Formats: sequence, C-alpha cells, structure tokens
Amino acid sequence: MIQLYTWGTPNGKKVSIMLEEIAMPYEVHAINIGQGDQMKPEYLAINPNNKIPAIIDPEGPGGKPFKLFESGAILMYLAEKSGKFWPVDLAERYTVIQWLMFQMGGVGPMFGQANYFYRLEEKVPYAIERFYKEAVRLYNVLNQQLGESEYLAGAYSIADIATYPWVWRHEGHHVNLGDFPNVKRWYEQISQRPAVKRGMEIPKR
Ligand SMILES: N[C@@H](CCC(=O)N[C@@H](CS)C(=O)NCC(=O)O)C(=O)O
Repeated sequence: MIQLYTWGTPNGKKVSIMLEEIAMPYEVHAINIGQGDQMKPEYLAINPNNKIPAIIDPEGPGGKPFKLFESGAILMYLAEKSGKFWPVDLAERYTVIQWLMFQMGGVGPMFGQANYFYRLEEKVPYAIERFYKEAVRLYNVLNQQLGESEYLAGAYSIADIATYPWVWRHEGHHVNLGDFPNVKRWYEQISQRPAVKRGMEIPKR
C-alpha cells in the first residue's frame, strides 16, 4: 500500500485527492509541520527538503520500494502508475504538464506567500502588496483559461488536482472568487467530486 506523509495544507491535499481519484489504497502518516515533525531524522530520510507531502510506494518501479517528494512529481508518478489523468497524446500530455508547472512554479509559491504575509502579525505592506498583486495576476490567467476550457488542460487532470487546494485557500490571500467567475465555476464543479471531498478530509484529526 502507498504510504502518504502529509498534513492539512494545499500541497498535502493534492496527493490525497489524487489517491482518492485513482482509488489506490494508501496509509496516511500525519506529519505535524506546526510541531516540527518534518525535521525529524526519520522523516528527513524520506524527504531531505523537510516539507510535506512525500510518499513511499512499496511496489515502485522494478517492484522495489520507491520514495518520492515534491507534490508535482508525486502527481505525475501516480498518474503514470494508474494511467489516469495522464493523456497518451503528447501534445495533450504536455498541456497538462504545462498547467501543472504553472501551479508548482506560480500559484503555489505566490498564493502561499500572500497567505503568509496576510497572516503575519507584524504587517509588511510591501510584501502583502507584492504577493497579493501577483496572486490576482495568476487568478486572471486562470480565469481566462477556464473561460476557454472546462478544466485547465481540456479534460479533468492532475493540473486541476494540483491547483484546486490552493484556490480553496482564496480567503487566506483575500481574493473574492466572485471577481473571477470562470474560476468560481470550475472550483464549485470540482468541489462536487466525491473523491475530492474525501481527499480534502485527509489527514483526519
Ligand atoms: N514544492 C513543494 C512544497 C511543499 C511545501 O511547501 N510544504 C509545506 C506545507 S504546504 C511544508 O511542509 N512546510 C513545512 C516547512 O517548510 O518546514 C511541494 O509541492 O511538495
């Protein structure tokens, strides 16, 4: 069974949603990043970058145990292993990868920084303005794409699974989804998926 090391944050929820979507059995290990579990030597042996999520697949390539960190890499691995949300056509596949990279390099880091600086007690107006503006710019890109396409890369894919939990945190970066109607439509549509509902509950407290 896949071993999932996670916590209740967007990057962690991506992987539990994916595991639920592909109906692959998994066991959850809660890594409390607020209490420093990610710094423990036993966890650093799985992810030397001291962040969640990570997985161990006991039946990895060649039938051998396989450790993996970085949520984007984990989503690609699970898509490849299950053959789901992973188009065969090269142009379609790279369109999925393109939007996944857009999430990994843009949406995650920028929304994350905006959330952080909004939460920080000692306000840093320059940082708030910088990351809020960048978040809004990214929402505009998402909104335009979702006006042309039902999902980010055509059919529902790992690009949507990666982006959804970050949009779930829109209140944290002070974004009103009503200002981005195509993102709102997409967000509400994905929220209805039973696998997404289950994946969002992980880890159970
Ligand atoms: N690029 C990484 C980012 C992972 C990440 O930032 N995880 C955060 C929670 S969402 C974390 O574990 N933070 C703990 C820490 O930085 O000590 C990924 O997508 O897997």
